Amino acid sequence: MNGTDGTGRAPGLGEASAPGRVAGPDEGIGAAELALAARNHGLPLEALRYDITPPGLHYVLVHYDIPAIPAMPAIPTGPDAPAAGPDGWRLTVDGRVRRPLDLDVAALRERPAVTHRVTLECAGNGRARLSPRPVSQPWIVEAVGTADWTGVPLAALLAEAAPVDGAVEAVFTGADHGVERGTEQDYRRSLPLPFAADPARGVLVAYAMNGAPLPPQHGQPLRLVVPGWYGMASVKWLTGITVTDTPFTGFQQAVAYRYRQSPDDPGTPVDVIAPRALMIPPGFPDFMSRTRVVRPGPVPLAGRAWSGHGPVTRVELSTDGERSWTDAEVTADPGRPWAWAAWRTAWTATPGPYLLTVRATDATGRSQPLTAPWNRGGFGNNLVQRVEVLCVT
Ligand SMILES: Nc1nc2c(c(=O)[nH]1)N[C@H]1C(S)=C(S)[C@@H](COP(=O)(O)O)O[C@H]1N2
Ligand SMILES: [Mo]
Repeated sequence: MNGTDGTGRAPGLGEASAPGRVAGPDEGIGAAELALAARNHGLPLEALRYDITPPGLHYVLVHYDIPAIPAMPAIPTGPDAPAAGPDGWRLTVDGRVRRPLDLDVAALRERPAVTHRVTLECAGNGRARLSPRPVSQPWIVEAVGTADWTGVPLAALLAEAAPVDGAVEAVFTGADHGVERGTEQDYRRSLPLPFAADPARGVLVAYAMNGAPLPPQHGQPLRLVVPGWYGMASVKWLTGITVTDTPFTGFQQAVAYRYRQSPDDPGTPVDVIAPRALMIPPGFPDFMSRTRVVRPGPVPLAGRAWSGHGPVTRVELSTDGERSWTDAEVTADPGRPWAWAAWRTAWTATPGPYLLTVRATDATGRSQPLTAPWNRGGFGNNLVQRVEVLCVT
């Protein structure tokens, strides 16, 4: 097939690897971006109140189509559940390994399972706030969710397959297929082998989300979950893991998902999640503007904060347009290093308009900027969240 390695040119599909487009100065969000936004929904911000995001409220990002899964039976959960998977689904582990594996979902479910609570965030979160706006999925701030993912540690599967000396990466292939900027491809991404094979990194081949089989949009029946990395690394509808002795140069690795200032800038890879705090919107919303309305008096403020670089150590709130900041109380679970932390504080509102700003800092000292960090793909924009609030009597 043409260009399925993500590097080839698919004739008639446009110029291969043409750069993404940047919107003109006054260009609003167009029909193509609206179509993407309607398919790929965010977390409704009030759902930040749940430790684990309920099914259907977790954000979704699918580059192409949710692939058809052969004869997917309902997989009951619980002690008597048969270790069944969809007929015909295979996961292969091959390439530069001594013992290639060819497994069905039942074979994975028979292996020792682990569950990790992981906050996933799309690398494009915040893109629609950039100016000029990179034309793509127009996330504002809501491309995030936290789930309990259950599966087999990737490190265990790689140990079983035994990579040969000199192997450098593991390449993950999804069952979905499409064309992107002229390049026809299966969705594929790689991880450095030392990272992928390190049990402490917690990378999973997951078959369950919040105790139930993966829903179609989240990778049914198998997906990779890469804690601490932006979502693009967590390949859904996983069919293959190929160990290689050269770095992967497919589209999603070498063309997309790089921090670039211009089309000819080689850029740097997008990988670890930058810190971000989000607030559960206080009070109640105005339907169209989403401005929050609160009554005078104490207003409890709470939310979540996360970073892939290390635990969030500080969340600050400003209620006066970023002239002064106060510390919120941050509660992290040290046993769940890849899940968001909770934060809370109180604010006493008096009548008038306000701009509430929230900012997270992690253990490495990384924090959120007050002006958006621009790059051509619109990745990693962890600009502080600003919430307009009107206090009325
Ligand atoms: N096979 C495949 N895996 C994929 C994608 C995809 O389009 N195809 N999208 C990636 C991106 S960009 C993100 S942000 C996450 C989203 O995961 P979620 O939809 O489960 O939240 O999946 C990643 N894995
Ligand atoms: Mo993403």
